[in-house]
Amino acid sequence: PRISLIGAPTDVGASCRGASMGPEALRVAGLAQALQRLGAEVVDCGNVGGPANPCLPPVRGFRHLAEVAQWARLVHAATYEQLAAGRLPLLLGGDHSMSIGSISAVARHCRANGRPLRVLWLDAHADFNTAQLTPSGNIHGMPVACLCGYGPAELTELGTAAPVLEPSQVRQIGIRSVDEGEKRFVHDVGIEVFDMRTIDEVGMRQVMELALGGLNPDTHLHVSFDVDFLDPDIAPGVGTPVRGGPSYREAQLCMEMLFDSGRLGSLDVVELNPALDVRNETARLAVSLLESLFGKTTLMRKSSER
Ligand code: DIR
Ligand code: MN
Ligand code: MN
Ligand code: MN
Repeated sequence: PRISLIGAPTDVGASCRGASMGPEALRVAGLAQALQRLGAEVVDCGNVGGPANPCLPPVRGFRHLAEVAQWARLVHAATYEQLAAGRLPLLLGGDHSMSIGSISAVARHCRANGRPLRVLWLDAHADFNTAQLTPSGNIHGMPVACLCGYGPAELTELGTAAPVLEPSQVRQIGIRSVDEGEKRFVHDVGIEVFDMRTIDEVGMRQVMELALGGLNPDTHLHVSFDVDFLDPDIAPGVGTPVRGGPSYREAQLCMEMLFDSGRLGSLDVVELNPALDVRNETARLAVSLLESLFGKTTLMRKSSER
């Protein structure tokens, strides 16, 4: 593939500072070189330059709404430009609120080209809060709700009328922390969630088969990879760790099966927080998982063996 790296160094959507250093940590861990070794053509577009973090308390249920919206607009524009050029945007976050920008651009691109879109949300959290439901006011806990049309206009109508996504286009994987009101809302809206209990019970292989089921040959697959999806024992460099996440092997299988789908069209890697990491090990783990996502295998494999 032809990959465009786009840094989105923002932490305005979180209350914990430091995800703004995520893009550099991924670069330092050798992301571009790793993808090139797999035969990808990689261009690093540098970073989107958005507003600074004012470190203010929430106002009417939102912390830093204006700043988050500005980052989303800028990320939307940078992502759309690369998609329109026929390239695969790989967004380097940044907190997860920036996915409002990237995914709204992907949805607009798919709409313009008549292609179906599916979004796989790999996360410990459902990110389906609203201003009324949120316990924190942090907008990184709200992007899926905003993309499904639940939120303020500046976060629900980026480049296209709301809703950007239907809940039926979303699959969530690895979920193990959902707030009380958020739990009911996720249920009522009907998002398909493969939580940790499901992964425990049926295994990562069947979860991925189900999450990737029913794709058309021309479906655009967007993967939104929140690094806190991973078990914090292997990925400590995140602001909101939750114990009991996928193991190293489960995460590698997840990535390998995403590659095998042959549908990956765009990707976010978010919530990596180098200030909380140990010698950049979480960034290096993320790079090794992205190698699998872009086709690295141990052995030669025929597609019939997959
Ligand atoms: C929590 C945490 N549900 C909130 N969300 C996080 O503040 O809304 N999302 N950390 O990634
Ligand atoms: Mn395209
Ligand atoms: Mn998230
Ligand atoms: Mn998360």
